[in-house]
Amino acid sequence: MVDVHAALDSAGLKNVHVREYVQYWAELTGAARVEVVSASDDARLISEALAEGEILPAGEGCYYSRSYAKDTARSEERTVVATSNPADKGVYNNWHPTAEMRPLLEERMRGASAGKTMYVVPYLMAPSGSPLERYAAGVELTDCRTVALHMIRMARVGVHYIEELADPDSFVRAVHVTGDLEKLGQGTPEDQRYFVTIADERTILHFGSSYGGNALLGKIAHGLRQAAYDGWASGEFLAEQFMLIGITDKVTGRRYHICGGFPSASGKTNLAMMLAPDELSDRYRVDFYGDDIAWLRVDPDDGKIYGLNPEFGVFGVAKDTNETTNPTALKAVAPGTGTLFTNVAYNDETHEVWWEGRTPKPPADVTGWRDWTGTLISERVPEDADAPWAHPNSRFTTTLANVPNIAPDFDDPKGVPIDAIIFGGRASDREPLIRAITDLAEGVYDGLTLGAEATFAAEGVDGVLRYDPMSMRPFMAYPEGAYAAHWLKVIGSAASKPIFAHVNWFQRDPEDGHYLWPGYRDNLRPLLWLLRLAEGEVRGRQTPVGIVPTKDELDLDGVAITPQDLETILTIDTPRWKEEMTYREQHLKQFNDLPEDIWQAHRRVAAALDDAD
Ligand code: OXD
Ligand code: MN
Repeated sequence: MVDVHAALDSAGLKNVHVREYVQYWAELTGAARVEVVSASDDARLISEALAEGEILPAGEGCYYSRSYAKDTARSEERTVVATSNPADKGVYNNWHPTAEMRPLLEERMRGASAGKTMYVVPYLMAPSGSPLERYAAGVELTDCRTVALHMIRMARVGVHYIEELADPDSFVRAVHVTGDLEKLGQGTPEDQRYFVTIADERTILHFGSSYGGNALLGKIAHGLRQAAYDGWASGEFLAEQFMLIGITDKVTGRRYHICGGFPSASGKTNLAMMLAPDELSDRYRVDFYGDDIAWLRVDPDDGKIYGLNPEFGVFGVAKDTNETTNPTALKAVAPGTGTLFTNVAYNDETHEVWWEGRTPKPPADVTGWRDWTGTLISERVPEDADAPWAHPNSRFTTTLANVPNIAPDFDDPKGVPIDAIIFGGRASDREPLIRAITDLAEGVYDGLTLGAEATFAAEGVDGVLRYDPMSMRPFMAYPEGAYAAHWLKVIGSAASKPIFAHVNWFQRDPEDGHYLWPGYRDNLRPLLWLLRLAEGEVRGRQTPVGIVPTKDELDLDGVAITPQDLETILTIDTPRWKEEMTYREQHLKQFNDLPEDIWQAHRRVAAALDDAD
């Protein structure tokens, strides 16, 4: 049997609680070797993974891997939050009792790492010294080397993080066992996979995938599900699937910070990495803090809400990333950045990578190019001729520091004061460019009724949103009523509260389908208006659903938009909104114990829409 203690001794890992935990799981999974990983092991692990063919070179200092073809995305149906308290069951958290889930996972994991190395990855999901540090430490055990390599990019990884804990037993136990991917029946009634967060025991057990969203346990399982539960149980903070940016006014020297939630495919990463449009770049600078997770707390010193990105890297969707949509992301994955690409197209001969939307057309010379499944493009069967070269969920993994406009204080342990919280879906009509909300309960209500239009018929009914409260639907850890109450409590306890807003870059012309707003870098303009509104420099126009800018309050210097389109995106379509209110009511009624403040906010908005007739 593997000598766990010798491996831990040689890595200088002394924390007895960690040692016991590793010993238990090494025995249960039957791993042949145990190896402790720190960020300084990256170069060696990369060489080993190259030698074993687990990754391939993708230009200087960048790498590529393909995953098993049925293992390319998160699986919401197989993801469970378990606790010992049935009252923790919500609508979205797929709650099961721990007594049922733990034995099930142990059974699946037993002996499942036989012959493999178990990598012990101690990590911190926060900058060191953060006031939330005690919720941030974890130790992932994984039997997959590429998962360890991803963790080094996505989290702060090193033995010292768990040797220096104030409470040595306070770390998340995060176990990842890949399983035999070809025998797991993914997506069938015999599906063997389980992705379980035992939230009240701070234990994560994921079996049956090596895809990042299921296997990088620091990110979604710890950074979102576990942290959301911890934030609620302690009453101390919120953990949200939010991007976080800074905006500096170079003339006044003022710095602002905005965070916010967007359901998938609503442009969150592009917004997070946006640069100021050319016409405004002399005056404003946009800094990147994070594209996916923010933890929010009230600072006792100044009573403000502070936000921090617990991650160390970006696990971004490659599709449609290009010079127009996200030039900073392209620089963040350039040669020399250590980027890991997954499931994009790859050229065996030149080691280039490509994905749909990278350039308008795929490379004309297909020599050496293979699609994400590994099939040579030149040898594709005729039925597959038009299939995408890259998987739609293909990814790049790079560290935050590679993003050219990374904020200078991105690793300030305190986080940064939050001036505004925004929500944005993808709505082809009804939702104006921006509407600001100054009332706390109405802001939280707006987050709870966030949604995106169904992207294909099977996903929903035309015109009805797929609601995704605060963009947390897949990561909700505890009941929604309690979640809303926790939001009201945390933000409500701040001495100075952020302003809320709902944004929408995606209104279309009903006749020819063109987008009414240019989007991308120009999205800074409505955000600047919001900050000016919060400062009392503009007043906007009150509507039943919030304050919208007047045309002359928006800085539109250099924006190509017709007066008619501008009018549409700054107008409230009252009949469509009234229709939406009936759907919202049905949506909110699912949740037990929704605070009365939220229902009152709903009724106020509904009454204001009625009065608007
Ligand atoms: C996600 C991600 O799945 O951030 O939301 O990867
Ligand atoms: Mn995400």
